[in-house]
Amino acid sequence: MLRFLTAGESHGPTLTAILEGFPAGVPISAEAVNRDLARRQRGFGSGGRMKIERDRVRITSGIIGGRTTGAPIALHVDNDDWPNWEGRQVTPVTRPRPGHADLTGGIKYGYEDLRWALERASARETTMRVAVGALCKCLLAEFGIRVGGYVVALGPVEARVDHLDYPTRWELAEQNDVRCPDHEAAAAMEEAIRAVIRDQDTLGGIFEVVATGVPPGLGSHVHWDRKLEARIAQAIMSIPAIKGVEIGPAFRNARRRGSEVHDPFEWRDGRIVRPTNNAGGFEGGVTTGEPIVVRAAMKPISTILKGMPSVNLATGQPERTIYERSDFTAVPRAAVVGEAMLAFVLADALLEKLGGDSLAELKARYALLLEEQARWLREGVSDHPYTWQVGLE
Ligand code: EPS
Repeated sequence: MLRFLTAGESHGPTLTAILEGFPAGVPISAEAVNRDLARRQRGFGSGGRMKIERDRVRITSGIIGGRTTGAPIALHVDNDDWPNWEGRQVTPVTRPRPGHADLTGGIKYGYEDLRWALERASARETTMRVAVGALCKCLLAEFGIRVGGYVVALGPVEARVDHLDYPTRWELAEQNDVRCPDHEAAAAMEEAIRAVIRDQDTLGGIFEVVATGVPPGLGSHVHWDRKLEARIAQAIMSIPAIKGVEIGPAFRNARRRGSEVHDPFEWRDGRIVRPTNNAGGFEGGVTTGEPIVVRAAMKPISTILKGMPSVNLATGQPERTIYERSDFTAVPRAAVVGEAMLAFVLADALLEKLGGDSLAELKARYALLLEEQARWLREGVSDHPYTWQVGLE
């Protein structure tokens, strides 16, 4: 239904995205996009680059008079660092950084200069994902769906957030520079970042992205490639440096008994509710109507100031990596990218469920969907016996 493509190098002139399949009539403000772009830029542990860039979106097609037209939407963010690179003689990168795309990218494309791998593998590309995600959030908001994210672990420091509802977590997270709702843990996270800056090292961590207000019934239990939690995992895993994804507390659940894990059903006012959400918003790859909770593990940044053992591919000699300006941690900023990817997949799933080309059409169909779901719960399930027969005679 919905697809997007990004283009642009980290130190080139401009980053671009084209979002296609977006319905007509959705009100969009550049401010909503710029707000998320600014959020993605803010986070303790960033290197010098974020002092140079002031990301602001330029929209050149698909939106007229503040509303989408249904045509492809072209988005651009200029790299303010470009004048520092244009026409400059740049020393080739010949010593690949362990953990980075330098070597694998070079092998794949046969680069003489590994820089071409880093230019595109750079997390600078995630700027455009956040711009695309901001548009998807505008669409989801029309249906009462909200998406937010926060950090729950940075290096060895873990936050306590279970006692807070999601809107409170989102709000508290924006109040500090590590995007963590637990302010005591946030102070310890900042200290842990200061320690790696001192030691010329880097840190990873875990962020959580959550969507509330998602209707039940999105996704599929019948096709492996349409299971929505699988599609979310793919999207989150595609964020640079993400090496693990879980839906709800999946790894914790794996260590418990079934009766302690599965969310019991209750009947309340003609609706099925679950007092707990250990399933993270999914049963059988289909949304349950409970908040969708996605947790992502980010490895420590692979550009390490003190260097790592490597090989100079120009000489075959063992040498340590040289330092390219980079970040000490990017977990607080990656949470915003996670929100964008979740928003994109959910917008896609909603469009798939509803069909339709305009917001008005989608809204009418959404009302019908909710009505039909309520009818099915009231009268759709029968306890009459039937004869099991596969196929038709
Ligand atoms: C990155 C290295 C740094 C980061 C960059 C990702 O850039 P530079 O090499 O210019 O210092 O700041 O991230 C961004 C520019 C961004 O906008 O997030 C890398 O190698 O992945």
